[in-house]
Amino acid sequence: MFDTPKNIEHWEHFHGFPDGKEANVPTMAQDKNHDGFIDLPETEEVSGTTMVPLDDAPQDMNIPHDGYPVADENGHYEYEIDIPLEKLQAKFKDAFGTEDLQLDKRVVYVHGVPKDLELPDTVGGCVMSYDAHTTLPIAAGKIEEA
Ligand SMILES: [Cu+2]
Repeated sequence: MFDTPKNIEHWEHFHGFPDGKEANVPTMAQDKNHDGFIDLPETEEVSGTTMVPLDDAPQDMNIPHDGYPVADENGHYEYEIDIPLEKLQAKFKDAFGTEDLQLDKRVVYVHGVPKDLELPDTVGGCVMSYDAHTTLPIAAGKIEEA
């Protein structure tokens, strides 16, 4: 990733619909409250729910924690990981009732803006001890087979 907010951790996951409906990237149409931000709750209509983290152990499906990539002072980071597929599928089945990840129907999100960025009170997306600065989406893209 290039040009992300620098020196902070960036949560990233694939999001989707447990029922297999196709997830899509959000547009400004998702800014339902017209505050200029598309926050996490506003993404759910088109992108579904947070499913699998792209962190230090995706197969654990532990979403709210500090195990995600951190951008350097230029806002750059690289992320690559080998995932034990059977472990992930078992965990995915516990959460969503199927082992089928349906990657062709998922959208990858990257999150995270600097703590000192002033956000209107209308921006939601707190997850446990993490506030909207951690969960605010900064990029999204559909997964395509390579
Ligand atoms: Cu996410």
